[in-house]
Amino acid sequence: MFVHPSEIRTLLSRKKSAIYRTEVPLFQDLLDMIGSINATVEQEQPGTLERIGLTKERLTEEIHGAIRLALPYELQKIAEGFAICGMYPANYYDLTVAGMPSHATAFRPLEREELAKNPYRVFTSMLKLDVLKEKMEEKIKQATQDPQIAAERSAELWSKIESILEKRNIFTPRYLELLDLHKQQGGFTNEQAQEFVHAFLETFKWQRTAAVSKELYEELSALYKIVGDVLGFRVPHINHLTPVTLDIDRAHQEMKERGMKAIKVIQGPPARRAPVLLRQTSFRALTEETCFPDENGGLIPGGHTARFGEIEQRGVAVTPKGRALYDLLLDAVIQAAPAEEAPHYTERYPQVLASIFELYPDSYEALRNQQLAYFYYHPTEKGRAVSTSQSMASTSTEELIQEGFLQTVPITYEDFLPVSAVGIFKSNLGDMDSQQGGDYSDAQLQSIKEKLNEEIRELYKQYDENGNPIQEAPISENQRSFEQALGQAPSNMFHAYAALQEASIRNALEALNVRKQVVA
Ligand code: OOG
Ligand code: NI
Repeated sequence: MFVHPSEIRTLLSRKKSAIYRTEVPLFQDLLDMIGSINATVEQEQPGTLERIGLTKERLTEEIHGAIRLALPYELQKIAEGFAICGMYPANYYDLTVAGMPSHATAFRPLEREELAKNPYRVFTSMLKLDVLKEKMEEKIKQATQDPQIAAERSAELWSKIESILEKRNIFTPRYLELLDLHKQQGGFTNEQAQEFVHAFLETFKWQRTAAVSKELYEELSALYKIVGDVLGFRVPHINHLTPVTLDIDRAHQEMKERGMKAIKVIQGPPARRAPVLLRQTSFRALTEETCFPDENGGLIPGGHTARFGEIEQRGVAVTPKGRALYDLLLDAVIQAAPAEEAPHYTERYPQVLASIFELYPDSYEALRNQQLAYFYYHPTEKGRAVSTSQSMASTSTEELIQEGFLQTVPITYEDFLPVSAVGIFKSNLGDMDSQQGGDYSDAQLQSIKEKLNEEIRELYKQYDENGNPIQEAPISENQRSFEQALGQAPSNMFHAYAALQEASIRNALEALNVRKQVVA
C-alpha cells in the first residue's frame, strides 16, 4: 500500500530535473550533449558500462544536486525529508579547511540495490556560524583603520545576520505536517508521496525576489558570495544538478566548442584506464535577474549569480589508503602546476596531473592487489559449476580469482571529492583561499616524482592489509558539531564501501560453497 522510498526518490529527482531544465536551459543542452556522448561511447566501446559497474538504467537516473543551508534545524528537517526518499547522510565534508564558512554531508541511498534503482544524491552544506562570525570580524577589521569603528560595524552586521536567521523559515507548513504524517503512518500512499514531493520541492525553489535589500545582499556577498546566496534568499534553491557522462574529456571539450563557459580544467584525477573516484567539469554560474525589496515595499532590479551546470564521470571507490595516495599526489600537482591565473594553466595543468598520477597504479588488478580500491566479488560461470567445497576450502579469494572461480567488478564511488567541492566553490563563487602553483619544468617534475615515491613508501606503512589506517584519526571538533546539528553521525564512506565488498565476498563464497573464513 505504501510507496517504496526509491519511488519517492525518483519522483523527487525527476521533478526537480524537469523544473531545472526549463529554468536553466543550458542544463538541457548539457543533458542532450552527454546523452549523445554516452551513446557514442557505448557504440565505440561496447561493454563500458559493465566494466565500470554501471547499468543503462542507472546511468539515466544518475544525477546529483547541491543545496546550502544556514541552520541546524534546517539540516534536521531536510534529513527527515530525504530519509523518506531513502537518502541518508553519507560522509562529512569540512569545507572550513579550504577557507569556507561551511561544512557538509551528502544525502544518498546507501545500499547496493537502492543505488542500482536510483543513486540520486544531494550535497548539503550548512553555514558554520561561529567561523562566519570570526571571519567577518577579521575582514571588517582589515578593511577598517579604527578598531572601535570595526567593532561597531561587526556588531551591526552580525545583528542583521541574526535577525535574518530568526525570521528564516525554509519549509512550507504542509511539508512539516507531511513529515509528521509519515512518522505516524510509517509510509506514504501514492497520493501523499506526490504531495510530499511537491511540498519538498518548494524548499529547493529558485526565487526571483531576494529576502533582503540589495544593500544587505551586497554586504553579505562581500563577506562570502555563499553567504549572500544562503542568507539573501528565503529558501535554499538547488544550485546545480549534475548528470554523469561516460567520457568527460570529450564532454569538457564539447562544452568549450559550444561556447559554454567551462572551467579551465577537469577536476579530480586524470583520465585513466582504471578510473578512480570522480572527475568533474562545469560551466560557470550564470547571473540571473533578481529583484530586491526596498523599504517602501518596492522592488529594485539586480542580479544573482549562483546556478551552474556540472557533469561528472565516476570511477571506483578507493580505500583510505587509496585516498591518502590520491591526496598526496593531488597536493603535489597543485604545487607543481602553474597558478590558475597563468595563461598556460589550461595546457600545463593536465600534463602535470597526468605525469604525477603515473604514480597511481592504473589497473583494477593492481588497485585490488595493493588494497587501494573496493570491488564486488562474483562467482564466475566456472565457479558456479563447481558443486562441492573440497578443493576450495582453504583457498583465498585471490586464488579463487586466479583459478577463474571468482571475478571482480569495481564498486562505484558514490560520494564527493572534498577538494573538488572546494574547486567548485572556488570557480563558481570565488570564495576560496587560492594556492600558488610552482610551475615546475619537466626535469623538476621528475625529481619531485622520485621524492614522492619515497613518500608513498612511508605512507603505505600507515595502512593495514585491508587498506585501512593502522591508527584511525579521531573525529574533529568541526565534525562533532556537524553531527550534533544533524542529530546523527553521517555514515563513514570507507566503512560503507568495505561493508558492500564484504557482503559480496560472503555471498560469492557461499555460492561457491566455501565455508572457511578467507581474507580479501
Ligand atoms: C556544492 C559543491 C559540491 C560537487 O559536485 O562537488 C558538489 C555547492 O556548490 O554548494 O556538488
Ligand atoms: Ni556538484
